[in-house]
Amino acid sequence: MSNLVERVLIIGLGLIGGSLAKALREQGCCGTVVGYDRDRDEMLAGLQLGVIDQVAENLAAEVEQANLIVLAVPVKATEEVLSQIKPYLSIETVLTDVGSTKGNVVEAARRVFGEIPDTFVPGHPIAGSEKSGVAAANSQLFNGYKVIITPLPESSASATRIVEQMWLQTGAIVLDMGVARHDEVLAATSHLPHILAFSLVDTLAKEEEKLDIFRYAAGGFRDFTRIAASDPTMWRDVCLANKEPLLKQLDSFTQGLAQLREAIEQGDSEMMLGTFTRAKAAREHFSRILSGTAYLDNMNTSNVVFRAQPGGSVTGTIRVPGDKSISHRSIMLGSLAEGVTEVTGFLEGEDALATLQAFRDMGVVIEGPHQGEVRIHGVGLHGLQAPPGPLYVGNSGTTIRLLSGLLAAQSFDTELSGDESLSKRPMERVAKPLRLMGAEIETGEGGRPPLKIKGGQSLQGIHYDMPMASAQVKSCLMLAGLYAEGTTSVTEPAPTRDHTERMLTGFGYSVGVDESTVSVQSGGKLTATNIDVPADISSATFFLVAAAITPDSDLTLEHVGINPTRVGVLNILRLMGADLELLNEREVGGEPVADIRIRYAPLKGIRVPEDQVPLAIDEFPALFVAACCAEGETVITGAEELRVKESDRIQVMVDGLKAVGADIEGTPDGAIIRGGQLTGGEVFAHGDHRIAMSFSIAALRSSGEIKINDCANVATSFPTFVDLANEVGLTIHKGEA
Ligand code: SPQ
Repeated sequence: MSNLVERVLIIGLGLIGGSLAKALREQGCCGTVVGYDRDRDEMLAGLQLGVIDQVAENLAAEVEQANLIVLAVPVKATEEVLSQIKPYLSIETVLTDVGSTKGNVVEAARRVFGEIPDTFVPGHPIAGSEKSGVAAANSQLFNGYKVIITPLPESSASATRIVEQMWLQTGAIVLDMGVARHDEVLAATSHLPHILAFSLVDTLAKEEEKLDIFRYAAGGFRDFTRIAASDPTMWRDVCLANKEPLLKQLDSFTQGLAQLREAIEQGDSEMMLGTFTRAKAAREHFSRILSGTAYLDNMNTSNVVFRAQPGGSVTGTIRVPGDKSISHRSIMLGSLAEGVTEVTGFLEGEDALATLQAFRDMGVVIEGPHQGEVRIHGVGLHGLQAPPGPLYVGNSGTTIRLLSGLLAAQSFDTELSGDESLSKRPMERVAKPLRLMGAEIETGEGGRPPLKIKGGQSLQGIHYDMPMASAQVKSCLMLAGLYAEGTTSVTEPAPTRDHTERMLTGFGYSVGVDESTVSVQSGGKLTATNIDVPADISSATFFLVAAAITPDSDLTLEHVGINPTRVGVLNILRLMGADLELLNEREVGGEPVADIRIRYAPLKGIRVPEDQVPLAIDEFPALFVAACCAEGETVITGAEELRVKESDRIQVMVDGLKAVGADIEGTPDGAIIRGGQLTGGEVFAHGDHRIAMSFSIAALRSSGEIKINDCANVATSFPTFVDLANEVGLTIHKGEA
């Protein structure tokens, strides 16, 4: 490989300059690495330690010869050094710096050069250590860490590329940002925490019993104050250089601290709990983003792959996680209730967590989730507060559609957005009837997210004949109806899940149900209650089908919700000949529950009754697999709604099942499937959790491995799927492509 440049000059051999020199030297990508430092001893030490190839005895001559110059001096010294090197700088020499503030570096360059050279590309590595000096130089210092480069309008593309390539050679992740944005972000994430650490240690050190305080200081103190051992001169310079953004951050922090002080003084435990739970949740979310495991990151960057091995049988007794639909609603209604609602069995999947986060963002104090337990400190129907920014709901259709009804009736404006898959799903189905109620709501291009909802509208009750069977549309209108003048009623063309109706009743809110019409009136209140979330029948379905298609299987699924509006899958499997038994039927918090035992029995193809379709709508991807393993033909009709779920579930299943050897044809509203032998192969889940899990169980009856791409979103509804599947006899390896 040819060198990036023939000669690089690093001015300033401190920790950053020294580490960069050492890394570039080790990579052998920059010809000769020359080092200069005002302190001659440091320079010589750099040579002796192998940090640099040569020392710059004559700075002017080295500047003339260098192709790339990196200023690694304290930010305050930038102007002086630039003035010093300016007379010798060739118009072709690329110039960059490592200063932790950028606005002042650019100003200094303007003062020195007048017109900024197109070879100047400022940069800032976000890496460091409290150690300093060339002796601490570490060639791995930037490996895996971020470097922000802030190309200026004047910077040429070729100079920008060289600076970017130089950092990439050190193993850094290079990001591009504007100068002002860089300084704001760094004030919040780096400069403020350093000021806090310095200030805390200094304050405690002034106390009379300081020795005792420090002697007994535990891990928390050590973690929090580690950065107070950083270079004081450097941090003085940073504060001077980034004064305005830092003051802004300090003011908002001081305000937050004052509020917390007041809460402590007043014994306001709600306020304290609110602050601490929000901070804990945010910290955990950021950690997941930082380690690349948050849904945000997974969706965009990593291809989680399942490799499901052929064969096996399914046995044992398991409980799948809590029902997703009920978990969402428990947070929503618990937040709107008066008093504290305790939830057990809550699904800790990304979708329900997105709902939880949205309510935290609107000021609701929510403790947990911890092993499925959540405590919601309800704020009442009129207690939600404006969120600090747009509400991001990830992959969750239920969150965006139900929230749109609730938010249309609030006094504040909101914006709802989601991930790539959600951004393709139709939202006019909720926006249209909400507008009829008087809501002001704007959808994005093609009637899709984001949704912009104007607050302060007074809603009127309406009667709405739903054109499609959708529990989300029905629930959205019922939530808006809690605030609308008069009665809001919805008639559905076929029964859909009725968890909202049941749960509202459980919270003491009166709901009218007259055959296929539900109605609510405003003016009531919700009273906190306890909710035990049953296991999700939609998640249980993967194991029901797994056992139904696999000889020698005998599996019991405990505590599964068997709400009559959700049991289509049981009815359809029974019609196909499955050996299913409901045990220990009971009612838990207004929802019927049972243990389901299923044993292998040969399945036969059927014409799926259309009245069962809405009752099994989320279970069709798995039922497609069951049909592939049944004898004869299965015909599915009236299921066009499958085309607007997290993916076009008809097309994606048809494509995938064909790829693994199935005999299947798609139709506009369903599919025709003829049972036979599956061969295995490679399929794509298109970010749809239910598709990923369905192909995982198909491997039980295929002759070869099924490789399933794009499975990250299994975490939205069933984060423990692979572990549970492997526990009952499947063999699924999870990895990244
Ligand atoms: O929340 P989301 O993404 O819409 O989830 C799905 C699923 O497969 O998990 C749909 F893709 O379930 C919906 C379901 O299809 C959850 C739901 C509810 O909780 O009210 C209702 C159904 O959707 P719809 O469109 O029929 O109202």
